[in-house]
Amino acid sequence: MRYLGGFTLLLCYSCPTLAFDVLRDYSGQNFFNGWDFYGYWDNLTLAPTGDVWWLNQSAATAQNLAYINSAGNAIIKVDNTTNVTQNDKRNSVRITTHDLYDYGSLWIIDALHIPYGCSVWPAFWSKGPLWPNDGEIDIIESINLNPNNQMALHTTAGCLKDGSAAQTGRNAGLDCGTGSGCVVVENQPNSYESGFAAAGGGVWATQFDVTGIYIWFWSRANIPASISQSTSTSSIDISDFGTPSASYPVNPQCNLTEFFTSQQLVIDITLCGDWAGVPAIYGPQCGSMGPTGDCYMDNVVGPGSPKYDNAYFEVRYVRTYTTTVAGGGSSAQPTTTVSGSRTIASASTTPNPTASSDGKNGSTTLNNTSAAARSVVLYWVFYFAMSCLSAGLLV
Ligand SMILES: *[C@@H]1O[C@H](CO)[C@@H](O)[C@H](O)[C@H]1NC(C)=O
Ligand SMILES: *[C@@H]1O[C@H](CO)[C@@H](O)[C@H](O)[C@H]1NC(C)=O
Ligand SMILES: *[C@@H]1O[C@H](CO)[C@@H](O)[C@H](O)[C@H]1NC(C)=O
Ligand SMILES: *[C@@H]1O[C@H](CO)[C@@H](O)[C@H](O)[C@H]1NC(C)=O
Ligand SMILES: *[C@@H]1O[C@H](CO)[C@@H](O)[C@H](O)[C@H]1NC(C)=O
Ligand SMILES: *[C@@H]1O[C@H](CO)[C@@H](O)[C@H](O)[C@H]1NC(C)=O
Ligand SMILES: *[C@@H]1O[C@H](CO)[C@@H](O)[C@H](O)[C@H]1NC(C)=O
Ligand SMILES: CC(=O)N[C@H]1CO[C@H](CO)[C@@H](O)[C@@H]1O
Repeated sequence: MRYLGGFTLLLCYSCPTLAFDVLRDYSGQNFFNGWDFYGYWDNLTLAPTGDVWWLNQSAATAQNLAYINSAGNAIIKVDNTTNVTQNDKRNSVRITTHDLYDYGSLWIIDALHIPYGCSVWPAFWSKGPLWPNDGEIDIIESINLNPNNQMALHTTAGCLKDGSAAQTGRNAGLDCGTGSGCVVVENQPNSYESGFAAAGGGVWATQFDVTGIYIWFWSRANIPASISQSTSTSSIDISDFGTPSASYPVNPQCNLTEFFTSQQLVIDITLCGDWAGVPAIYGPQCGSMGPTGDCYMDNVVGPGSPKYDNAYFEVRYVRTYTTTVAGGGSSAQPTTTVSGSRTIASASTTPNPTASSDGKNGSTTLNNTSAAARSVVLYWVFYFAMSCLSAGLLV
């Protein structure tokens, strides 16, 4: 056993690491470069639709609903300065990355504040060009005064989540093709609402891979060194990420590539609508139904402050990565680096026909290593992880 332990330990020294190279860094004064603003009222939230007008870039900038604050962080918020009259909507923001990210990518968001408050419904998520055919991944999504974040996949019919996949979150629905999708409720504290901000915010990482989709959340104090020590240009080795909050491995009941194509990232805030505004949900979460019992009348209409003072994202960065194959120990240089190629997608995959206030044309698909290379990488990662494990156990 000792010998075997020594042997596997030796193997472990040459463990390849699952490393990712930066594709895009959305941060600082350049944060909003590369996102399209929606520029129309919320006609996307299923009925009852959200009670917001998602401004175009010039209006959102002029009204201070999308800007970089003095700390260099991106603010994306709901209007809290206007007295909205009945039958009008409140101004807000919805932005979508111009680029599409292919299988093999990793997306990291570092935020200090996530919008909350009665009627508030923020999300950081991804979608394919056609919804729901090309899939949806909800990374940050919660409502009202709910204390926890919820993650979910949304697909066309026929994709079931593996209910026994290793994750720290709690399954709350395994059918990704039904209304609320295959939801995983975050179990860790301070994933939403005032608790999230009070803890200094946190980080979410999402791995979009042919082997599955995985979402991690860390409150500020628990962010792994690979992320806290990373810069806007350094690669990231995800081997210290630990167990994901939500795991959606490929399984016989969900052939992932049938349901998901390349994804665009979206940040938006809507109000009320078919989740935050549903009386049976809104009432208990906000402590009462309000004077009229109607989410729109009791919140959206009238003065914006103090009701919407917390309805803002403060984001340090969003970074996107693609897989590389690293050789040697964790300090070694990658032996093979396959960076994402950039291709102009065909007209049929133009993501957001209503947007484009930034004047850019066709969208860009950022690809990763080939499926075959990824399978090989994953095989070796698994193999060496097992070696490391047995070395740890046996030596
Ligand atoms: C939403 O509005 C935009 C802009 O008018 C339109 O192009 C799009 O088709 C609408 N979407 C839905 C789902 O109604
Ligand atoms: C942006 O929206 C405002 C109204 O909210 C409109 O007046 C303006 O023409 C729009 N700008 C562009 C470039 O579409
Ligand atoms: C907001 O507008 C309503 C009528 O549209 C008015 O009754 C109310 O006093 C206004 N509130 C403020 C703070 O201006
Ligand atoms: C999974 O879906 C892909 C893309 O639709 C398809 O090419 C492949 O044959 C499917 N695999 C299985 C095992 O059904
Ligand atoms: C709107 O909310 C911000 C905090 O998000 C706050 O600083 C500001 O004072 C509020 N605006 C008004 C008009 O109260
Ligand atoms: C973008 O499209 C416009 C017209 O739709 C065209 O005039 C312009 O040259 C295009 N820009 C690029 C970079 O392709
Ligand atoms: C990149 O991916 C897109 C969509 O998955 C595909 O259409 C395109 O052909 C790919 N480009 C390359 C160079 O592999
Ligand atoms: C640049 C690159 O490696 N592109 C690959 C991305 O993945 C697809 C399959 O999902 C391959 O066909 C591409 O060659």
